[in-house]
Parts: sequence; C-alpha cells; structure tokens
Amino acid sequence: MIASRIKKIGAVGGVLFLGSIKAMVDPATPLMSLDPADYIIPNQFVVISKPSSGKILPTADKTVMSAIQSLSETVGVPVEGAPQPLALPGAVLVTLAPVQGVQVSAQTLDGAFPAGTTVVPVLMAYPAAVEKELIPQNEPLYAHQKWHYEQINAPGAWKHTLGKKDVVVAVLDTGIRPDHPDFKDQLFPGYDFVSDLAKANDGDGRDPDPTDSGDGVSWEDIKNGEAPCKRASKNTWHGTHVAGTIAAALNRIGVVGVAPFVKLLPLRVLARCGGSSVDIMEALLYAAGYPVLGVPTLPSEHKADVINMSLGGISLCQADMQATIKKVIDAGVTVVVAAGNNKINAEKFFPGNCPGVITIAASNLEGELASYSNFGEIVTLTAAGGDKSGGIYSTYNDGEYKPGKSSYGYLKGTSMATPHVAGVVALMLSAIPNKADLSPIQIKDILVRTVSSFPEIQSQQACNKDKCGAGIMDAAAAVEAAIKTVAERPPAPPKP
Ligand SMILES: [Ca+2]
Ligand SMILES: [Ca+2]
Repeated sequence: MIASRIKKIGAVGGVLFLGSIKAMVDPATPLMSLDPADYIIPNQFVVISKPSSGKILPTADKTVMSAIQSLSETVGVPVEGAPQPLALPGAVLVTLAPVQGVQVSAQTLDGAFPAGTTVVPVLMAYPAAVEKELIPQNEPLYAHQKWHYEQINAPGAWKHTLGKKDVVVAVLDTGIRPDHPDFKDQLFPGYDFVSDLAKANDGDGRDPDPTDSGDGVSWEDIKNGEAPCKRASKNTWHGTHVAGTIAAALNRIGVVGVAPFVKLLPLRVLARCGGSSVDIMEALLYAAGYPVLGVPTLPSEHKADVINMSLGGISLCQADMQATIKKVIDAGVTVVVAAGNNKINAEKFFPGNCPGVITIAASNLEGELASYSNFGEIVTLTAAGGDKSGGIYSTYNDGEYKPGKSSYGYLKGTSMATPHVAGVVALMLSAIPNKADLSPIQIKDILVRTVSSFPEIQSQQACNKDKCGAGIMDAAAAVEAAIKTVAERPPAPPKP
C-alpha cells in the first residue's frame, strides 16, 4: 500500500527565524515639483532693453534706466541697490527689496518699462536627479545580503549575466507568496502537489495554485484536533524565502536574488507538519516535463532547468526516489539539494544522499561549517547558509499563523545555502548561448572544480574536503568556466 511508503518530510529542520523587518519598501526619491512657480527666485528680474536702431546696447538704455529709478514709486516696492549689468548685452539684473505679503511678478514689472523691453524672472535650477543604475548592489536592502553574496562571489558572476528569462528554476517547497512585490513578473504559475487535506491548509488537495497559505500550527489547532501533528510552530514562509534567494526581482524594491532575470516555477510539496515523498517525486517529474496523472501537462516553456530542494528527512535514498531523480537528470535538469541541519553525516539524509544530485552544506559568515549543518563525503560543496554571526536575508511575510504582509527577514540553514547554488546554476545556463549545451553532469563538474578553497581557520568548525565537499562555491569562476566549456567545444560534425 502506497500510504505506508509515504515518509514524513519537513522543510529542513532546525531552520531558525531571526526576525523580520516589516515591509521595508523604500519610497522612490520624491519627484521634483512640476509647477514652474516653484522654480522662480523671488524679487530678482532680468530686464533686457529693446535694441534701438538694430544695435545691441552694452547696457540698458536711458529710458530703461530712468524706468528703474522710478520703479519704487511705480510698483510700490523699493529697489535694492543699483541695477547690475549682465554679460548679456542690454541686460541688467534688478533686485527688489523683500516686502512681506507683496510678490511682484515679471508681468507686473513689465508694465513699468517702455514697450519692447523684456522682463523675466530669475530662475532656480537643480541638478537632474541622479538615477541609480539598476544593478543588484543598488537594491534598497542589499546591505543585508552583501556578506552572503560576496562569500559566493555573486558580484563577479553578475558582470557576465543576471539571468535569462528562458531559464527556469523549480522550487519544491512550502509554496510561495505571489503577492510579494519582489516576485512581480518572476513567477510561472506552478502547482500545488500537497495531496493530504489535513496538511494542506488551503481547503483542498492538489490544485493549480501553489500559494503558501501558511504552515503554522497553533496550540488552538492542536487542542481542537485540527492539526495533523502535535508540535506548535509559526508559519515558516520557507518557500518564499528560498525562492527570493534564487530570483527576487531587480526592481529598486527590497532585495535581489542570485539570478534576478530567470523565472521561478513554484511547486508546493510541503505544508503544515511536513510533506510526503510521493508528492515530492510527482512534483520532480512534473518539473522535468513528464506527465503526472490528474495534473495538466506543464507547458514546455515552463519546464525546469534547475530544481531546488531545500528539504529532506532521515532515510537512505530509496529505490523510488533514486529512479525519479535519474529520470529528472536524464531530462537535462540539474537537481540541487540541502545536506540537512542535523549535525550528522549527510549520507543519512535524503534526498541529498541520492546519486546524481548536487548536495549543499552551509557555511557561516567566517566560511566555517555552520554549527547545524550536516557534513561528510556526500556533500558536493558548501555555500553561505548563515549562523549566529549572520543570517541569509530574503523575501518573507509577517503573518505568524495566517498570511500577513509582505516583508523581509533573516533565516539560516542548509535550506538557505541550497538556493544560492540553484541560482548560480541558473546563471551558468544563462551565460551560454544555448542552455541545452551543458548537461547536469557537466554543471556539477564545473561547480566542483571552480570552488574557492576553505579559509584557513584553526577551529572545530573549520571546513575541509572530508566534511564540506570541494570548497565554497565561486559563482564568478563557475559562470566563466561554463562560458569557456561551451566555447571550446569542437563544432558538431557535418551531417552526412
Ligand atoms: Ca491545495
Ligand atoms: Ca528587488
């Protein structure tokens, strides 16, 4: 019976929430006023004499000068000092004394001068507003992300590409908050694969809406017997955070993802109290373009090039998951999986222990192995996952047991390290002319041989190749190697 084979899986355990900042959306720099009156310097006028007999006068002519002398009487406002000759021939600057409640306009003044004289106000000018260049480092909240993007050398990769819109990253997780302003225009529709009604928390089983309706369980829910598990927990908004690290928009709002110009395919497989390996396997096959019974076929342009799985549980990689992942990789899809947060050998944590996947351990701010991270020979490489000294900053929601407002916040975990790698794989595929020219095996090989070495630190948590894989991911080196690998490929033999 299938039900007995279904394993309970949680979003990678031990993920800690370090606090969120409420909807910190910076208003754009205020626009300059469009009212010309706001650009006039009061009480200063340029008076230009009418050139007599075609000549341009070196200064204002006599009739104008005498009009200026009698100006105080004519307009009822004293003239301050002598008129000042200007470089423009025939032009003088006239300044009136400020009189409270009286504003003399150029038009009023004009009537005090002989016909043909021109009177204009002196204007104020400002530097044209400095428009910040649209680059990841200029996103309003980038300062919070700086350390983890610099640790993986993302800024170096961004010199080559920010992603292409025909590259798709599927995120198998708790779903997504599609209302977040940093996901505007980033998402394909995706699908909700959660089949268990009690866990789903959206009133039904599988359906075409992968919106994260929350995975929080209150004591009330447990008391009323409405929760499918016995442990209370607030919403994690795990999928929203993970997806933001991959591809939050470059839009002068909030944060930015590693590959902001690629597309996300949100597939909901985790809900309240975890998810099932059957739902995960079906979502994997769907993401790779295979048919799934009862689910409409994925449009071919939505087919994933990369799959992010920041999830798992304690088990061997079973035959069914192995066969599923093999089919997905055979379809040209790169699968990136978290090593888990149990401080144990990652060979005990599935599906990160399945053959063919790229398995990610987490580093802290100093480049050591994060205190919670699984480790061991099965780890492919390490990427920033955060720890006490600093978390990973991404898209969030402030609702504790129900959906609230879009926000941003810090999380830490191998769950957070994994999307850095999925984002870089998306950049590698975006940097080459034809994304089909790199296979999942080549991508894994490039990532492994382009890592930066672990920092030499004398500490218990210091990384080495036995614990943390080949090294810390180097996004720039990986993207450059991807470009080189494809460019150096011998041309295809001519067709017979
Ligand atoms: Ca549903
Ligand atoms: Ca943004």
